[in-house]
Amino acid sequence: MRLLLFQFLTTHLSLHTQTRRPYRVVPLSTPVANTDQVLARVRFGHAVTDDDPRTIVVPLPQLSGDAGELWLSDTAVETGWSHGIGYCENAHVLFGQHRISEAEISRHGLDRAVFHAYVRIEQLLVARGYPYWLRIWNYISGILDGDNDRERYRQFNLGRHRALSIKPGFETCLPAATAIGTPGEGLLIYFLAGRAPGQPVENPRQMNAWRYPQQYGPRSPSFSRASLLDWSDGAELLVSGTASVVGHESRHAGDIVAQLAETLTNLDSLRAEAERLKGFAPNTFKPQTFKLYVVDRAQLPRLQPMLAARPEGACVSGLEGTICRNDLHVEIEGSYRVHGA
Ligand code: 3EB
Repeated sequence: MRLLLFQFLTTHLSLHTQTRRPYRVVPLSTPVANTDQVLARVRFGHAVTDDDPRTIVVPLPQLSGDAGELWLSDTAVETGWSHGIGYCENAHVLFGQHRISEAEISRHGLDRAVFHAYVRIEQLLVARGYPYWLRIWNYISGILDGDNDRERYRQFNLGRHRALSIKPGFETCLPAATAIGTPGEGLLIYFLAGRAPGQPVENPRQMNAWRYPQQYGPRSPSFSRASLLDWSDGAELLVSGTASVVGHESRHAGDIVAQLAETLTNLDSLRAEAERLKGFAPNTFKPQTFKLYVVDRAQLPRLQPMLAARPEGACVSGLEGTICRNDLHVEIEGSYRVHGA
């Protein structure tokens, strides 16, 4: 009983006793004097051999800009590996990664491999005291391979749903996410988790993904459109992969320029919804960094003028990756923040 009361108080006090944003994201090339302050290094491109749990390598070709990120902590970090999960924590957040090999996928099936991976990660988060997912990235090789419900993305959704739905009311506390296809083999999951929860934000133009009808697979994708984090030095909005989806349907198949326009309208709508929830004036949230995934690199030049005309344009990098529906050609993710608090 006393333990429950303690847990109740710490959870709810931490919601109200705000902390400053406990990390900074800078370009990967930024020199750092003290590696004790590195929470994560997210690289895109070819694998490098590095057993530091903070080095995350996403096997996607970079097309423009610099997508690589260095997550820095103001305070010292602690790192480790546990049951194949690499992690780094700084008393406020935990950044982690987990790779699942193709051998493990063929042994158990993708759905079960994903279920076990998500359960293992959740156990680590609870054990280390960061029980709230804030943001998850999933990079899935051969994401569109397999017919109908055998499709790897649908199998992935089955396993993720089974793991996350263990928690009662999970639909209302889902984190922001990305699910992108990669060349090569296996699956990479990396994530940010916290001591206190983020607030899920949904997009009024889009159906909540967890309510998608069964035509997209036997279990719906478990993610929210964005996570709103209420740091004392300014709120931050971590935006999920956003594409040309209105309601639950893909729009403008075969027309990547129209898909980018729809995607940008979706981003504006989501940002406005978060501003409404917080009682902020329009455009209080300023763009930080964005990643654009394009299925066919030859299409990127057609998108660049449209991006350049946008506030996000100055901070967007381009990557080649497969989107999780074959009629979607482009997707954008990123983050906004309130400055000067
Ligand atoms: C969509 O709106 C596009 O399964 O985690 C975007 C972001 C998409 C995350 C996921 C899927 C996911 O449905 C696809």
